[in-house]
Amino acid sequence: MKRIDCLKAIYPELEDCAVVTIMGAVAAELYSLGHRANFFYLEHAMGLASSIGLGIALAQPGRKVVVIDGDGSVLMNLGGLTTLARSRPKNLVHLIFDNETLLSVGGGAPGGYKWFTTATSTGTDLAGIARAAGFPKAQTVRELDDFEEAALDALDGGELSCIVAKVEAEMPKSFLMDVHMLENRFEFPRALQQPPRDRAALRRPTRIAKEQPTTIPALKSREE
Ligand SMILES: Cc1ncc(C[n+]2csc(CCOP(=O)(O)OP(=O)(O)O)c2C)c(N)n1
Ligand SMILES: [Mg+2]
Repeated sequence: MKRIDCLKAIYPELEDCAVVTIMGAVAAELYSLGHRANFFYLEHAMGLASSIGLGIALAQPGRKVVVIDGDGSVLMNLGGLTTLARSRPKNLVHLIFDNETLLSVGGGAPGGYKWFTTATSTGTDLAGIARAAGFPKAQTVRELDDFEEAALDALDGGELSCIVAKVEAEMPKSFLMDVHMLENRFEFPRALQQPPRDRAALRRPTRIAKEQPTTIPALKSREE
């Protein structure tokens, strides 16, 4: 399963959410699908995306918060999971893309990205840790259909949930992100001043059928 395909599958659902990503590869991939003011790319502060997400979730209980994390980042701050579980914000979905490496810093290393493997490559089970920390719902998915189903359920559901998506350690096509950190820092809270629309009203009638071409311009150009 590729992370970019997972991101494409949920992209239309992120419209009114507060989305906080970690830095590096996943931020660049989400950006490549089309930047939105409600996306915050947490540069540098590895391991703290869920902490930022928690603050937003508590401040805006009527908005869905989606934290897009990585295995290395979560492992760097395992206490983030216990703090999330303790507060149990019903409106937060924690997506962890587990590629079993520190991909974003490993591309140029001797031996390639496999040089920087994380503990999940030797069996550490992040969903298991989340459950043990007290998450009401935490699961691991390995197939795109399962990811899409789990993510949409979590977004529509009313409890804290964690989805660990096992993905290939594949670099984004480009790391280009034409949004300055400071610009992002100011546009994001401004975007969150707009009240979120009712998710039920936004809901598409069915899940994305993979054989149907997308109508979203940013995704369309990637598919061509
Ligand atoms: C405290 C800290 N240490 C190290 C780094 C350098 N760094 C940036 S991204 C990254 C790897 C992140 O790994 P992961 O969360 O698994 O995401 P991936 O790159 O695999 O998508 C590292 C080590 C950092 N930004 N902050
Ligand atoms: Mg990783």
